Amino acid sequence: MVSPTSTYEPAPVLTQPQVLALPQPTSNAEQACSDLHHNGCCIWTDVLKKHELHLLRDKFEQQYEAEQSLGELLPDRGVSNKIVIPNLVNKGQHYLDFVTRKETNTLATFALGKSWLLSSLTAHLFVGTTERVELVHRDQGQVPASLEQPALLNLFYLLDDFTPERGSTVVFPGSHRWPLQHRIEPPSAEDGLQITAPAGSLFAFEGRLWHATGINHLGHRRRALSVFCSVPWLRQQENALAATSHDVLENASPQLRARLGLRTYGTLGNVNGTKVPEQRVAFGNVDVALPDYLIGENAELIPLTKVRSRASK
Ligand SMILES: O=C(O)CCC(=O)C(=O)O
Repeated sequence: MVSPTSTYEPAPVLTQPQVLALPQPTSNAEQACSDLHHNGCCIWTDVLKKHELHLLRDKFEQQYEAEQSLGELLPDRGVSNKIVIPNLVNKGQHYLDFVTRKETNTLATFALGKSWLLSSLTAHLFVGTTERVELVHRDQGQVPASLEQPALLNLFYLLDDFTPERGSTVVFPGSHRWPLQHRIEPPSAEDGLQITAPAGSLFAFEGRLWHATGINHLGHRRRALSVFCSVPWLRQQENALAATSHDVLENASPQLRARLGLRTYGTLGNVNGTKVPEQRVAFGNVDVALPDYLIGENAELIPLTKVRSRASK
């Protein structure tokens, strides 16, 4: 029996597809949780220090430039000047620290329960102007729309001021509570509201909220680090155990390993060949490790090749 890890009680469904007011920026954690609950999004201010902003902006630029030089090896980024640098888990401790950061855990545990997983860790930035609002979508479009619960939570740590002319996010506050028939077809972008929030804020929006990236008239970088979190029973956006280098996994704290998927959740998340002590009573949360061997046909031991970055060899 899995003990429930979330006591989240959804805010009541609205009778109409009503766009509520944008929540006011707040430096109070409880208010931020309350806004997330009622409006589907919140702006928690004064989270990042100045030196963190400087460091991360520099890291974003370096990473972007370095990846550009990969040429054909570069994963497809689409045609928009709004780009996402994927899979930051292998790209430095300065990013990994955000997974275990206090503010991340406060909001993710509130919305998704204590066993939440990292779904992906990405960098969002513009590399020029854009001419139209990007796709209006709900992040949990792959989950039944009838689910009255957030299955995902996007935590945007803002490295720059987010303003409408810089293409700040268009949101439809309250749309996480819209009647079922308004959860499939996206609303028109013009009916949404664009957020305004200072650099250093944590802008959070849950998976049922309709939203889109706004038009960036100025071509400002408008950078944000996204810690995308999920309930522990949903596939992760980035297949973490396939896409995380083994030196990152081996050096990770137990908490980080669990967020990446190396802790069972009830009967989910076992790793072939891992001995789970007292399996029956341990259902719930057991740390697992990647084994040296997988067990194959007729008990053949198949070595699990470990993938490491050059720096750690
Ligand atoms: O870049 C933005 O403002 C929003 C990004 C977005 O739509 C997403 O990550 O799902």
